[in-house]
Amino acid sequence: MPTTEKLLGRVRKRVKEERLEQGSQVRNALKDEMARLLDVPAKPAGAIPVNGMKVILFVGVNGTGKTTSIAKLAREYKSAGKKVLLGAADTFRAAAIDQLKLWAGRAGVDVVAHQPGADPGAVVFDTLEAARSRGMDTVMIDTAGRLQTRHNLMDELKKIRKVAGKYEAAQEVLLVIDATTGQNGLSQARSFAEATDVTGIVLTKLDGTAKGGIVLAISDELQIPIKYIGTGEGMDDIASFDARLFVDAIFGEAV
Ligand SMILES: Nc1nc2c(ncn2[C@@H]2O[C@H](COP(=O)(O)OP(=O)(O)O)[C@@H](O)[C@H]2O)c(=O)[nH]1
Ligand SMILES: [Mg+2]
Repeated sequence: MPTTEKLLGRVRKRVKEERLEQGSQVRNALKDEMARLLDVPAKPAGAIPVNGMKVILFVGVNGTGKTTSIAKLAREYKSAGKKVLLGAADTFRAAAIDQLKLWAGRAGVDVVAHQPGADPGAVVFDTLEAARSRGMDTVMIDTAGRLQTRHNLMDELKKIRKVAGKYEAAQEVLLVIDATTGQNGLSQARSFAEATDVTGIVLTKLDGTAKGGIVLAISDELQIPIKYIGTGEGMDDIASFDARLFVDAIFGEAV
């Protein structure tokens, strides 16, 4: 059932059963139900991390904010005392590698990179080798999200996951969605969820006029939890997702 219908059905039921009469009561019931839809259980993050290493793959179409989000999270993890290494597996464009290096420099973390056009799987392999020999605990991998060549993308992601799997590292796959793309975000999420086991969503560009309501449908239909929100182009503009605050913001009650 489409998310909106499901949501309205639940609110109608509550209005009847709880005899809600005032507008504010109905509004609160709606907000409760929206927050409930967003409360998706966490997905298992792959194999048991024998050596304690966690690998986070960032996927999503071009321009959604993968590289920026990696930089933000790399810094956050580093501030929390984690040893972070980045892998530049978006080898499709030379500029992508340079951009990741630039951001990594700002975040104060190292990057493993190959030449443009190199095999992304080989980059992941080298990054994990380097991470292991250097005793790192968090590896973040930037990938090229090219939906138009879905088979390539699927093959790439599979290969990357296989390499990561060899190291018995815990694996997160974070799908980056641009809040300003609206309905398109849902079809992107469907495609990526088909191609790989997405464990969480990073919803970017919530600092503009976009409210990101599409994640209600993504959470509901695909059962993928939202993990982080991006709120600007700066290094600090990231926050953990909070369903209650998010719903308040949709209603224009930002705190
Ligand atoms: N306003 C805003 N811009 C963002 C946010 N995240 C990323 N961007 C911008 O979106 C553009 C694309 O980001 P990038 O990380 O290169 O996307 P990628 O192609 O997925 O790696 C850049 O201009 C970023 O500064 C955000 O949370 N808010
Ligand atoms: Mg990028």
